[in-house]
Amino acid sequence: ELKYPLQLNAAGTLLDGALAAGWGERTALLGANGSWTYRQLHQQADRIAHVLRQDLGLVTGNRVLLRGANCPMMAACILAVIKAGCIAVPTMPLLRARELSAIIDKAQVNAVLCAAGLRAELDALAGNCPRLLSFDDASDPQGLEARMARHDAQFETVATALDDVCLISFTSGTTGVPKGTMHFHRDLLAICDCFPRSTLRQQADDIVIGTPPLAFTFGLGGLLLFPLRVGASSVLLEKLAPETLLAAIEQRRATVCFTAPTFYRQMASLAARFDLSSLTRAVSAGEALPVATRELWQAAAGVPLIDGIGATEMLHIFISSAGDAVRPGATGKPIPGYRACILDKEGKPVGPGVSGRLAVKGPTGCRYLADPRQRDYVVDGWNLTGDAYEMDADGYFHYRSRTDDMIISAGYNIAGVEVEEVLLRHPAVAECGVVGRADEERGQVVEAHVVLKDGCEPGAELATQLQEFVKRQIAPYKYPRSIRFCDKLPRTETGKLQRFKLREA
Ligand code: 3UK
Repeated sequence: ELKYPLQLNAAGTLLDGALAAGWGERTALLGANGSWTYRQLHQQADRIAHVLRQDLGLVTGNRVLLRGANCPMMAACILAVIKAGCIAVPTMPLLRARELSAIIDKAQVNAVLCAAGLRAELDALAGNCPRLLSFDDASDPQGLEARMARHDAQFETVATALDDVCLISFTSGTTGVPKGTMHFHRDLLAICDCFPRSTLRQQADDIVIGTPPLAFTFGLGGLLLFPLRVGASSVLLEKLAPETLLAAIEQRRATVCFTAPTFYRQMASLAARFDLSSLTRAVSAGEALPVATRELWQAAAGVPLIDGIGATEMLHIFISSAGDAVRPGATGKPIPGYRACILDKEGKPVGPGVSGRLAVKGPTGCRYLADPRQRDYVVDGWNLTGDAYEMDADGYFHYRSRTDDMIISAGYNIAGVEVEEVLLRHPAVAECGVVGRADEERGQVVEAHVVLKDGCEPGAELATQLQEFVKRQIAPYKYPRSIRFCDKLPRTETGKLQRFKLREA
C-alpha cells in the first residue's frame, strides 16, 4: 500500500525533492531549443508560481487552463500551477474555440497560460476567456517570461493536503459533453509509484521520449511525472511524426518511448534507417495493440513493446505486463496495487473465458467534475472503464471492444455525437449518424451516415465539403474520413438511433 504524508503537494514533492536528492545538475528536460537541468526547471516553475500568485492574484484552489504543445515551458507551467496550490487544467493543442469554451465553463477557469502561437482560438472567445498570459513570445512585455524575470527564483511550495484536487483532465464523452476528471496530489505520485516501478522499471539514467501531449494523462505521466520521480530526463518535442520521432530517438539516445499502436506500426516500416540501439523499452497505450503490430515493431526495432491500458479517469495505466510476463494478444495483468475483474450485465463477476465489462480498483480512480455519469463509472468502489474484456485461465486480460459508442481512431477518443452536432449545422444535412468503422491502419475511422435535405446532390464533392466543414469547427482529427449518403437512418420505435446497425452497414 502507498502511504503519503497528509500534507502533500505533488509538484513540490517532485521539484523540491529532486534538489534535496542532489539531482540539481542532472538534465530534467530536453526541448527543441536546449535542455534544462532539474535546478533550472525548479527555478522556472518557482518564477511562474510567483506570477500566478502575485501578478494574477490567484489563490489556492483556483483553476488555470494550460494550452501549449509539448515543450519545457509547458511542463514548467503545469508544475508551477500545482506548486502554487492551484489546479491545472491542461488542454490539447488541437482543441478549437468551441471546445475550449466548454472547458472554461465546466472547470470554472480563473486564468490561462497559453503558448503565443496557439492563442488565436482563445482570443476568439473574447468575453468568455479569463485573464490570459502567453509564453514563447520574447517581444511581449506583458508575456509570461517578461513577468517571470521580475520575480524570485525561489517560491515556497503551497502546503496542500494529499487529497486536494490538483489536476482536472478532460476526456471526450460518449455524448460529446466534455467530462472533467479530478485528481488529487497523491494520485500524481501514486501513478509514479505503480507502473514505472513494477512494470516499466524506470531508472535514473533513462531518457524518455514520445508523442502523447502533456495535456493527455498518458503523456503527463510518461513524459513528465515518471521521469521526474526518479531523476531521469525527458525529451519534449512537438509535432512528432513517425519519421521525426525515430530521428529524435537516434539523436537523443532515448531509452524509453511512449506512443500509440498505430505509431509503432508506422515506425516499424521506417526503423531500419535509424540507429535505435539506445532504446530498451517502448510503451504502447491508448488503444488495443494488434499482435501483428507488436511483431512488426519487435522485428524492426528489436525492442519489446509494453502494452498497457490506461484511462483519463484512472489517470494512468492499470493493466500491463512487460518482459517475460508478456502474453501477445493480451493487455497483461493488473499492475501491483490495482485489482481488476470482469462483470456481467447484472454486475456479477464472471470467470475466465467470458467477455464482460472491465472493472478496476486501485490507488487512483474516477472523480468526474459535476457530472451525473459518475454514478455509472464508479459502482461499489469499482471503476467501469466502458471496455469489454475477457480474462483467461492464467489471469491475463484480453481486450474485446468498447462497450459504448466511443470511436477510437489513431489513439484519439472521438465522440460520434459531437461530430453529428457539427454536421447537422450544415445546410445540406437533414440527419446523420456517426460511428467508428474498423480500420487496419487507425484501429477505427470516423464514418458519417448522412441523409441529405431534399434537392441536395450526394457525391464526392459534397462529401469533401462536409469534411472541411467539420475540420473548421472542431479538432481536425475528429472529421469523418468516410461519408456514406443514405435515404434514412435506422431508428427504434422511440426514435433512438441504432448505432450498431450503422456499424454493420
Ligand atoms: C482505451 C485501450 C485497449 C480503452 C490512457 C494510458 O487512453 C488513455 O485514456 P483515454 O481516457 O481512453 C481510455 C480508453 O482507451 N485504451 C487505452 N489503452 C488501451 N484499449 N488496449 C490498451 N492498451 O477503451 C480505455 O477505456 O483517452 C492510456 C495512460 C493514460 C491514459 N489516459
